[in-house]
Parts: sequence; structure tokens; C-alpha cells
Amino acid sequence: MDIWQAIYTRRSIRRYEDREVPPDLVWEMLRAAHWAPSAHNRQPWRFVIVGRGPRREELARRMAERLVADLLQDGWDEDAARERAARSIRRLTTAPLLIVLALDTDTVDAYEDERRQRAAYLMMVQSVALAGQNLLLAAHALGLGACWICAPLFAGDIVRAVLDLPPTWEPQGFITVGYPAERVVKEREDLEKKVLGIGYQVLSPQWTSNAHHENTTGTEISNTQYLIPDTSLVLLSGGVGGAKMAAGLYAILPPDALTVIVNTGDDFEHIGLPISPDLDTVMYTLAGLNHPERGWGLAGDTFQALEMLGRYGAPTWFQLGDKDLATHIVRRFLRDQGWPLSRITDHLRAALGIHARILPMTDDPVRTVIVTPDGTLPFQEYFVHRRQKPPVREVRFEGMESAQPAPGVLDALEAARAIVIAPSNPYLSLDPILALPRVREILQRRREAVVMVSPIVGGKAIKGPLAKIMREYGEEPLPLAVARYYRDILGAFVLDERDADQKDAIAALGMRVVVTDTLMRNADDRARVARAALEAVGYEHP
Ligand code: FO1
Repeated sequence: MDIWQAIYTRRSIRRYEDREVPPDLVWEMLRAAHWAPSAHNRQPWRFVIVGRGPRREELARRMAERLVADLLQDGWDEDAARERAARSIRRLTTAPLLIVLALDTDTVDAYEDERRQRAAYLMMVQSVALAGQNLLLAAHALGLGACWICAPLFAGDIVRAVLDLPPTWEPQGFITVGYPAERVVKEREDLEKKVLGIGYQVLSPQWTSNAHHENTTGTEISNTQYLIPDTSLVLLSGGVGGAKMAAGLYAILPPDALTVIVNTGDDFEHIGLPISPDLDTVMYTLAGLNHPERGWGLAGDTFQALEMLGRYGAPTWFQLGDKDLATHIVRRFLRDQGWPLSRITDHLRAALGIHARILPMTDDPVRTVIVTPDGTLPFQEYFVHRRQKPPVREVRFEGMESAQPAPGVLDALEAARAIVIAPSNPYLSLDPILALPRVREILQRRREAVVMVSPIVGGKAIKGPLAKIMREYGEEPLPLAVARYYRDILGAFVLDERDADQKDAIAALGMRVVVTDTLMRNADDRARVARAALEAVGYEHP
């Protein structure tokens, strides 16, 4: 774990597995603490490791009594105070490891006046706190969870008495440590409000290229680091069909549960702008801004710029709306700042107030190209310019050999409680995602948790050229053919009721089959299909 990931993903962990912390890890943490800076290099920190047992229990009990007394003095009612104290006892007695951080007052300079005496004392308090933060980071980097407890500041006399500390060791805090039994997602307030520039132009952090805010377990999202919540659900998505599925899931899941991994094979450079159609379609749809009929682009968008571009002889076959252009211009600006696509997407998503994570399948350039009798066509040339007319001989993903999944993609697939494959085009939109290193292997291993919603209804694709391509491949455009194509990764399949006659044949592939109306014409439809998919893989969310 590198320093940036340690800093940005450390959380206060309060629930631990019932498992001892190996002694060698304890020394690793203490050594890290010992290398903190300290005022005048006095190294005033002292550590007391309190094992589980009678002394720890007596300490917890005596401190709880002090807490109750304090709370009653504040006017708390007896029951609430005792409940709070009982929780405190539980925390202190069940933590596998309890480290007391103390300050040795021998290290504090003596002054005649109160002002400098207080400053000399606080210098050592700060030094012990710095050692504590090193210890917390080291615990996290070692795969442990830890939490600083400030209670000893309110009951230092009790801690000294029960643990029989040397008289100059003044308790500063407890740190509980153990193997994490919880995952924590925590917010940070806006940093900008806490920063004042004096004679210094403080640029908004959004636009400065602070590359270190990435970390391999996810990307920095508006000051909120996502550790993957236990309710997490991952959707593999292409464009329009996938976006509807994403909206259906987003509507019924807890806000931070959904991660959408999106195809980027359709991406291309157009009049100097980087276009990511599937990412934008998913993003606009989750933000409720998408054009309801077309599916792509923004509702209410105008095409003034496109018209002007046409007058200059620029291509207008790929219709870029005026509001849509803002997305491409910002994507271009941030790319020129060195931001990877995953970070740009995260920024755009956060700016549109979307709480789901939207991850491009890769940050590397992968381009889907279509081999046709008219030659090998770039994707949008085939899809939009030639309106999907040329027969498809083969689909290739240029750049795939050196592409890696984007940060967070593999973690999300490993950690997800369920993985939904959207009713997108398998050949054009889903195969690119599955072709990335290790993606298909994770889905094969986790097959039981994987469900696909049929992209074919009644022998034709809901949107796009799927049925046509299946025929060009000599396949019957039937859901059964799709289920068979992905039989190695599907544990369940959501079949449209118009194709119910194929249920047994699909079940015979070893999948659970749920039959429902899979057409998603409105929000209720989308929620129904989303529930059917979650039911098919037994995903119960809280
Ligand atoms: N699809 C079209 O058929 N015609 C267009 O002019 C068009 C413009 C467009 C602009 C931005 C964008 O994000 C998507 C756009 N699409 C258009 C859709 C896009 O080509 C497809 O949705 C995906 O590439 C296929 O999944």
C-alpha cells in the first residue's frame, strides 16, 4: 500500500474480528510511531500495551463509572448514561489490542511564566499525537483497523492508578487495534472552506492536478473515499440499454451501493474532442438528464454549435449537442491536465450529483473496430455514420493487448454482493469489458453471483443491431443463444415473458431463470427489471 492510498483509505474502525494481533505487527506499528517528528526531538511518547484480562476489565469498568458520573452531572438520564457506559466497556474489553499513548512529562521544559509553560507542554502533546497518527496509518497499511479514543484525557487519574503507570507518564489516548470487522465510508467537509491563502492564490482543488488523490481501491470522489460497502452491486454496461438498467438499480438500491463498469470501446476522438458515448449515456441517465427517446445526449439540448461547425465544413454526422459539448470540452481539458479517464469520469459524475460510482472499464485506449466487406471500420463510423448497415464479419478491440482494468474495477467485481450484466450488445459493448485481463476469470469464479438481463426480446434487439449481427454470425437471434454465449459466467438469466418458451433450455445451461416483462419504457419498468435481476441472484439489500 503506498502512502497516498494509506492516507486516503484509512478509517476509524471500531468493530474487530475475534482474532489476536500478531506481536510482530505490534512492533511494526510502534516503530512507525517512534519515527514521528517531535519537538526538540524529545520523543516524549510512551506506549502501554494492555492485553485482554482482569486489568483491562477493571480499567474499562472504572472509566465507565467516571463517564456515568460526568453524564449525570450534565443532566443525562440514568439509563442513557448507563447504556453509553456499557458500550464504552464493550469497546475497551473486546478490542484485541489496547495501546495507551502517554506523554512523559520529564520531557517538558520548565518556565516561570504560564504562557510559555503551556506552550512547552502542548509541544509534547502534539508530538505524542503525531506518533499516534503514524501508528494509525501503520495499522491500516498492515491490514489492521484502529481507532483513537480520547477518553483518557477525561480520566487520566484512573488510567494511571489501574495500570500503575510511572508517575511522569501522563495518558493522552487509547488506540484500539484489531482485524477489521466493518467497512466504513466517511465524508469529509469541503477542504476549500478550511483553507485561507495569504499572498497566495489558492486554486480550487478540483482543477489542480493532484494525481495522488487516486488510490488503487477506487478514485477520490468529492472528498469521499469509497471503501466498497458490503451492499455493493456492480453493473456491466454499454450505452442506452445499460443506462436504463443502471437507472433501475440506482432507484432501488442504497445510494452508494451501485458501481457501473462501462464499455469504452465506442470512445473516439472527434474534431479534437474525446467522446465517451457509453460513459456519458450512463452518466446523463443516472443524473436524469438524458434524452428520453434517443437515449443518448441530453434532454432539451440544442445543436447551434453543430450547425456552425457544419458551416466550417466540420463533420456533422455525429450529432453533438451544445450542452453535450461541455462534457467533451471538460474531458479534453482534464485529460490535458494529465487526469486519467476514471478520474475525469468521477469528477463529472460528482459534479452532476450522482452517488453511484461510474468506472470506465479501462483508462487505456481501447477501440472497438468492425470488420465488414467494406473494410475495417472505426466503431462510430459503422454504428452512426453507416447506420449499422455493413454486415459484420468480426469485432476487434484494438489496444486490448496492453490495456488494464481501470482502478477499482477488479476490486469492485471481487467485493460485489452481486454482478448484473445489462441488456447491452454482447459483441459490441460487453465483450470489450470481459476481454480485459482478469475480468472474465473473476466472473467465472463468481458465476453464482452473476445475472444477465436478456438483450433480445421476441427475436429482436431492443435497441441497436444485435439481432442483425447474430444473423450475420449465423446465430438465431434468441435469448437462448445469448445465454449459451455467456454460459461460463452466468448463474442467472432474466428472460422476457415473450420468450418464456426458452426458459427450460436456458435453465438446462445451469442458470436460474426469472421470467418477466423486460421492456424498460419508464421508471416503474426499470425498477421491476432491476428487482427481477436482484431476485435472480438472491441479493437482498437492507
Ligand atoms: N448515436 C447516433 O445514432 N447518432 C448520433 O448522432 C449520436 C451522437 C452521439 C453524441 C454523443 C453521445 O454520447 C452519443 C451519441 N450517439 C449517437 C450514440 C452513440 O453512438 C451510441 O450510443 C454508442 O456509441 C453505442 O453504445
